[in-house]
Amino acid sequence: MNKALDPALLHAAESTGTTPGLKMDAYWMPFTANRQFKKAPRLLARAAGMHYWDDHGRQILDGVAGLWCVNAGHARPRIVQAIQQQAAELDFAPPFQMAHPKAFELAERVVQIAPAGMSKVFFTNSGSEAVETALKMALAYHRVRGEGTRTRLIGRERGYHGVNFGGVSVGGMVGNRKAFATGLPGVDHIRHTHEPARNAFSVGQPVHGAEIADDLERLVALHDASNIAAVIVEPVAGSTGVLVPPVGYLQRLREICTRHGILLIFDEVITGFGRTGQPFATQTFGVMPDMITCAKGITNGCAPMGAVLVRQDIHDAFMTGPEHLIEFYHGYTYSAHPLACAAGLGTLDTYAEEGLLTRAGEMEGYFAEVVHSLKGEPNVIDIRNIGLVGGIELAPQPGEPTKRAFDIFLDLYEKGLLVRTTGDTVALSPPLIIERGQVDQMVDMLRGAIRRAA
Ligand code: PXG
Ligand code: PLP
Repeated sequence: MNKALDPALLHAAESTGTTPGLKMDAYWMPFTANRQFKKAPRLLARAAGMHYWDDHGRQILDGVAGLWCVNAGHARPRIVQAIQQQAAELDFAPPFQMAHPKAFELAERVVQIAPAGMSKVFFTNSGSEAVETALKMALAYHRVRGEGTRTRLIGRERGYHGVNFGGVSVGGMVGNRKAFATGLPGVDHIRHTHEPARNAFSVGQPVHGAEIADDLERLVALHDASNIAAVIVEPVAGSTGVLVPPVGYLQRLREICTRHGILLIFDEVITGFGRTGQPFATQTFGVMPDMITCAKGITNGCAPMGAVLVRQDIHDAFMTGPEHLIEFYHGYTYSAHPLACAAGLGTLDTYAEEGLLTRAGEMEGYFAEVVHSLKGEPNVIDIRNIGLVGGIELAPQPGEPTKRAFDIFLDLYEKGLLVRTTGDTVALSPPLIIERGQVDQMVDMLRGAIRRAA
């Protein structure tokens, strides 16, 4: 134990409301400033609807759907019940050469809301695993078709595709890459779409920048299409600070991929399950990829699960050898875990009953108006939005990038609002059940914090 930390940890333990004496030393927290956190912990104890309560019983408005995942809001009865019943009925079923009915039911239900043609579902346990699965599927697909030279994978600058080696390699956020050596070989990146000089304060999709997609032609000219397996992009880049695709950009990327026989993967881990106004951003933007990765909202964040959605013909390309042989050597112990499948079915029922998968579209106009009212507040240099996602970018404090946004995060948490920050961008992505008054409340609180941080 680090002796220097002892007094701080003691203080932390004493300061926790519902769990006095909590020892915080053993848990190495993910994507967290561990030492700072343990000196002043933020512990959540309970959640329902649009709110969390911390361990002192303080109510906190959830402005980010947990971590972009609790799209139907918290503690929804159908989901709670489904998980409880499933735990008692069938806790685990081996997923290799065996199965359980709810795995098939959930796959069918996902296909029903997916873009037409996305007719196969491969389950994973996270977005990161969905990405690894999609990349491996792309490589193996070309190989089974006799195009085994197609081995290169192309990502995009500022992209986030989870934390495993494939996803980090095609990802483009430097903080997630720089400490982990070279990653996969044969990976390249197209340029990102962020152009504040032309597009700052765009409401919805920026008008300028469709031609940024032509950067893929540069990589095709460099590597030759016959060596490229797939391109992976987020339709809306979330983690890097909400970058909305310029009008026509995704269409152009699709055209170039089609022309060169390159698979196009949309990483919809954040955009999937209603965030942009349709079940998938693929439908919102009217551009069809070859595969979709998703996670988060598939179970409303209530059980770990991800999935890859695939076109029928990509799946069928694997189904050619002798029937007794495994077609795709890939899968996880917990693929299609019964608890996750039950949570997924309860989630899709809740979304359907309440029209939540299209609600972001209905709320988008109001949300945009309120969020863009922050224009002109101190240090606000850009505001971006689509569906029920907003990104408010602030000028960094001189010499201390990310500090202004993080201070706002801490201030808002104290005041009772949970937001997410990345770099100096504050991201809003509330549960899709949010009411207009709560949009007002959220943005008013943010306005106050932006002014206090000036
Ligand atoms: N792809 C995309 C597009 C994502 O947004 C992942 C893959 C990885 O999913 P898992 O389930 O392995 O975390 C994500 C996840 C943030 C933030 O700060 C975003 C994510 C996760 C954690 C934090 O914006 N997105
Ligand atoms: N490592 C070892 C030693 C294993 O036996 C397994 C699975 O059997 C794994 C890793 C992969 O674990 P999972 O299937 O949960 O991803």
